[in-house]
Amino acid sequence: MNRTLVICKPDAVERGLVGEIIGRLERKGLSLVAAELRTIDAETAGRHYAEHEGKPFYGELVSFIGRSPALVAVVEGPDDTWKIVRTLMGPTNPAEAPPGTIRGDLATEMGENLIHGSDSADSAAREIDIFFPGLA
Ligand code: DAT
Ligand code: MG
Repeated sequence: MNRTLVICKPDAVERGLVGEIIGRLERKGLSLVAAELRTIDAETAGRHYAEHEGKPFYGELVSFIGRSPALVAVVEGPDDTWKIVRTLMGPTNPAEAPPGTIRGDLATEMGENLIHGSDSADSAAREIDIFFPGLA
């Protein structure tokens, strides 16, 4: 089995879309291995988003991800689970995300795009280790 990290971001929790988002992943055939509502502190956000440090949107991103509780989860599937989740999510910019994707159906703004999913097998292992050590 193969695992990846999913975060239903603060906007998803605030808008009551966690069930919708996790439901889509479950209907696809993925399973929850762990899930916890957490307010992500700046240090954890900095580790999680280390690749974006120095970019113009970094400060806003770290403050957004910690502004209220997020649902942090590990999901599992048979193979390349990170890729399956990314396909269901749609592209980063909801304006470019096609209908049928989570971002395409439910979001309008880049800064409020509802869901994080690891972008490679290596990222999945690294990110799971940040939030759920030992579960990767
Ligand atoms: P993704 O979340 O699709 O993996 P990413 O890793 O490139 O996208 O960026 C992380 C988050 O940062 C993204 O979900 C929204 C925000 N972001 C990315 N690029 C941005 C930009 N050009 N302007 C504002 N926010 C941006
Ligand atoms: Mg990313």
